[in-house]
Amino acid sequence: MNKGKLKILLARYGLDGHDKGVISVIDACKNAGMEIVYIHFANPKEIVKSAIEEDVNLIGITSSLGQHLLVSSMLAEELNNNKVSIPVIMGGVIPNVDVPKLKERGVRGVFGPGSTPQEAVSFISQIAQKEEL
Ligand code: B12
Repeated sequence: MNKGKLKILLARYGLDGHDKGVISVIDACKNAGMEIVYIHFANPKEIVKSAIEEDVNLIGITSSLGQHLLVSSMLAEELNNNKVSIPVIMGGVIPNVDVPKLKERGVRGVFGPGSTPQEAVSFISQIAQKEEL
């Protein structure tokens, strides 16, 4: 992993066209001095491939079409297959009842409707500090 400026991959899965939330997170991360790689219409294989190639510190997925459980399982499997442990966070329209299930799949933080982009930035900064990313 690269020390110094935090590099974050933000991805929109499949045909999910909801991008207002993730764009607000991109702006907040950039304002906090982070470097952003943004991909969309991506599947978990492509997301992990890009994350490795770009040597990012963290992956953030936006999901508002009810595919969050599927995406998180596939992503965990793909990270495992590639023997990498990049922290994953998620946001979008995610019901609270699914948050524990996402955590079981290794998702570190979940930021649904009502959360602020600043909360996501603080969480990323905390993980980076704790784990010396
Ligand atoms: C606007 C909207 C649209 C717009 C999207 C425009 C755009 N460019 O984004 C349009 C009209 C295109 C649209 C289309 C559709 N939509 Co729509 N849409 C919405 C709506 C009303 C608001 C979403 C939004 O922009 N919120 C504002 C942003 C700022 O909030 P947010 O996305 O939640 O993001 C915040 C957090 O979640 C977080 N966050 C988001 N992503 C990420 C990522 C990371 C890494 C982090 C850390 C945080 C984070 O950050 C933001 C902080 O403020 C929601 C209902 C709702 N109340 O949420 C339905 C909703 C998401 N849509 C829905 C549906 C069904 C559709 C359609 C399938 C409808 C249809 N039959 O055509 C299509 C799908 C099109 C497609 N290919 O995706 C459903 C999804 C149901 C589900 N989850 O099971 C919802 C929930 C409406 C509903 N109640 O049924 N939609």
